[in-house]
Amino acid sequence: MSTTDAVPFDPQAIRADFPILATVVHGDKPLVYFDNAATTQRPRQVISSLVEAYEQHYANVHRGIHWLSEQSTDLYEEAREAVRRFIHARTQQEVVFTTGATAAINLVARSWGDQQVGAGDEIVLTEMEHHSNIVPWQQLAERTGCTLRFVPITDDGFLILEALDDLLNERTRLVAVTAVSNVLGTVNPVAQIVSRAHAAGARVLVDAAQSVPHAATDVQAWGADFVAFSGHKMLGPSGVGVLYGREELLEAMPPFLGGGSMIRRVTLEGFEPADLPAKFEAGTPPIVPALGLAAAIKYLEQIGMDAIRRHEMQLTARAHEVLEALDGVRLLGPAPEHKAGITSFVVQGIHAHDIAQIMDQHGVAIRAGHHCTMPLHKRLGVAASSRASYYFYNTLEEIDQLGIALRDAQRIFRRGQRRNDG
Ligand code: 7TS
Repeated sequence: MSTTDAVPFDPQAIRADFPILATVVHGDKPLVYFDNAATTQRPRQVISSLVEAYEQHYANVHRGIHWLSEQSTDLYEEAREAVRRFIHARTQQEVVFTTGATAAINLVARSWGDQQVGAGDEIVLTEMEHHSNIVPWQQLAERTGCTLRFVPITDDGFLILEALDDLLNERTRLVAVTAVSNVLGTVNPVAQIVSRAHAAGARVLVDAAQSVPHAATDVQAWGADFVAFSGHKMLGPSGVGVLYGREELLEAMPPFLGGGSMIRRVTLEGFEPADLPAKFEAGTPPIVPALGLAAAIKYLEQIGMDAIRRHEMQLTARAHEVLEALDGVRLLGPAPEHKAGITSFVVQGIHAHDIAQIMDQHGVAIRAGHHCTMPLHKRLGVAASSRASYYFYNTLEEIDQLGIALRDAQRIFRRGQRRNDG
């Protein structure tokens, strides 16, 4: 059982740890921060870990033999261990620090992709991927002549798994799929996708940018070959992310970026790469952001990932109730029990940007646009959507504010409409 079953989950107490959540905007509107899928906020514990690192422990890592460098190196490697434990990787060698999920996916596309994928090979993606899990594969296709195929989705935002089975064949080298859609909120059946892909002889990369922050993660239970995620979407600083890779795969892959730290030996004729994970961490890594990520993980572990997931499911269920009670609002994606804390919607007769602007006047911060998923929006037949995305520090009362702000947007636009009609 998670620790939270012993400690009651109290969003108000939690909010006191997040200074920015006390912000008042436009003079008198308490900030309602619903843009967590873009990036989350940080508790004092994470912010002070950064200050402490710079004030007490900072030096470059894996270089000096001086006291401070050894201390900095130890803390950096402890941060790696915190990540390993958090995602249940087998070894620290399987945890590579990158600058984010995007960098992690590009690392796989460049290193594994260039080595393993050739003309005529196939890579299977889905229609609900973020551009970060589409464009690196399109670039790989340009380099190698491989073909990209896409698992279609149902109108209510589920992957059509039978279609995955049809797409898999002996030419499929990789299935790259998001664990949670950053627009639909759909929680995909990752373990099932992995076992089907493996049965066909394909590798699997999981884009876990929207799932690792919100639910307990076990990369071994998923059976995934690669998993990518970002620190800034889970209370950590920007500038650090993680690539998990199964050790034997990372062992066999060539380094992507070249430079300091990733080598064992360099001569004028050539180089010998370092062991894992240094092989994939060329140059000075995101030292302090990694320490901040470790502090974020500690904070999340204290709250408990199961409690976080439960609370976010309540928020999403309430958001569905509130939004479905309004006329002319189309919710994207499945029913709330199949979703993470993300509700995207389209309002008849009002552009998503106008919605976001009126919401902002109420202090409610949401995102509007295509959310880096242009192909998904095309599939849904909409140019843009509005998206409210939650984290465990959000409250049911804030969801009610979302409803009030949206009703106000509709009132303003209907009034404008009547004036135009008149
Ligand atoms: N994959 C998914 C599913 C994402 O949602 C994002 C970021 C990324 C990858 C890329 O992460 P990064 O940290 O490397 O940028 N998604 C969003 C979003 O939905 N709104 O802003 C960023």
